[in-house]
Amino acid sequence: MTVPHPHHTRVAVIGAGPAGLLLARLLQRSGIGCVVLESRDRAYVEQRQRAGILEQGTVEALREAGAAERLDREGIPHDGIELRFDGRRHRVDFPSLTGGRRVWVYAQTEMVKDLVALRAADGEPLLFEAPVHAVEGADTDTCVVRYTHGGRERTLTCDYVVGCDGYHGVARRAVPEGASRTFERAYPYSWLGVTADAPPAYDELVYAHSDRGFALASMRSPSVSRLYLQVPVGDDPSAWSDQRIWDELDARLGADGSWRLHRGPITAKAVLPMRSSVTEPMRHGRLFLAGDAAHIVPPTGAKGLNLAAADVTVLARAFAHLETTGSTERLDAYSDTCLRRVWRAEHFSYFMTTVLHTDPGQSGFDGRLQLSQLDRIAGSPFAAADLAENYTGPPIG
Ligand code: RFL
Ligand code: PHB
Repeated sequence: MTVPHPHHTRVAVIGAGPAGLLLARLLQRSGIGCVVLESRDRAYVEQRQRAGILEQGTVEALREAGAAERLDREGIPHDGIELRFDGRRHRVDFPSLTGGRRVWVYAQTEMVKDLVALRAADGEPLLFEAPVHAVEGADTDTCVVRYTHGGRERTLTCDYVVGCDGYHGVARRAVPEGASRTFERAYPYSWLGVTADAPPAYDELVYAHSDRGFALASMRSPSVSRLYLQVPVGDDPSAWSDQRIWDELDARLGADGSWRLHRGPITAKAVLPMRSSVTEPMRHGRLFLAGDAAHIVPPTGAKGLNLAAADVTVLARAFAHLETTGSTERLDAYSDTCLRRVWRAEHFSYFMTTVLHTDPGQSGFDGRLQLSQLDRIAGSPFAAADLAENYTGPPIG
């Protein structure tokens, strides 16, 4: 975007993923100046294929940000998911189990496009191809962010920095050793994620447990399916021909043997690692961490993007509180406030992952426990409500 290079700002935001873009939008609506620095170009950020499910709280945050016009037109509300296991099908109905909560199918790519377009239309600073190399002075009165843009090294001073730069970003690494702690878990399987020009053969998302491994049928629109298969860690996507992908999806998802997906050309496929990670606290001095920069979940619970949106909504409200009252009380509570939600989502994502996937080292006993847990969700309104409440997520704040 063509903007002069700012030398100072109230809040420097590193990363133009969903966290950075939504934060910038919320700050701007509160009259708080910020500059967003993004290492990649606009097309890359807008096309990176990722999440597809928005919790009600995320949709409400986007509405609060004045960024939900297209989402309200094109987003597809979903009132449940289907679980398939042991030759059975069971639907979990969200509104009846949660007092009316639901989720929306609206791709992360579309949310990012909407937020980039709004910032561009407002002429607010958002610099693409501007990688940040260093964050300095987080525990002094002024922070310094060093980045490259247009082939030159540049410096931005600011009162606060927010690292929205994802799991591999620089912000987390700017916290001195000993000042934070990271808790992590790796999973012994990956996902093959596939996008296909084929109408979904289902109205709602289908999560399948099978002897062959986990599968998930999701969607992007009435004509585009998004599908996932559990595969060995680091499997090569080129080993998966279209025919092999469709046959495997049918084998895992067709619980009673009669159900088949609609097939069509596969337009994208990639293998994705699965991990859980939380860095505590989510703040060091004037540096705040938000979204994937602070925590990662395996995608089975559809929580990553929603946690990112929740973090920055809490943070934007805390900055607004500082602006209107002069009190840092809410900024001081930011990390604790967010971590409570983060750990709940971490547990839910871990639960959904471990109950639905086949661990290569698991015993027959472990498999029976998984089926017993799924059977309990199908048979007990309490267990089903627990899943529905976690999946749709609590209100933010
Ligand atoms: P992002 O999206 O990774 O954005 C970080 C941005 O920071 C930039 N960056 C830098 N910029 C400047 N200087 C540097 N040094 C920088 N280093 C990095 C990067 O280029 C990037 O643009 O993090 P953010 O904003 O925190 O958003 C998090 C979400 O993207 C992520 O949690 C979700 O995609 C996770 N996820 C899902 N979440 C859901 O809520 N629902 C879902 O259905 C769901 N499905 C998924 C998912 C993630 C997946 N993958 C690929 C891991 C499905 C998949 C397959
Ligand atoms: C997706 O549509 O990309 C998606 C949906 C639900 C998940 C993970 C990914 O749990």
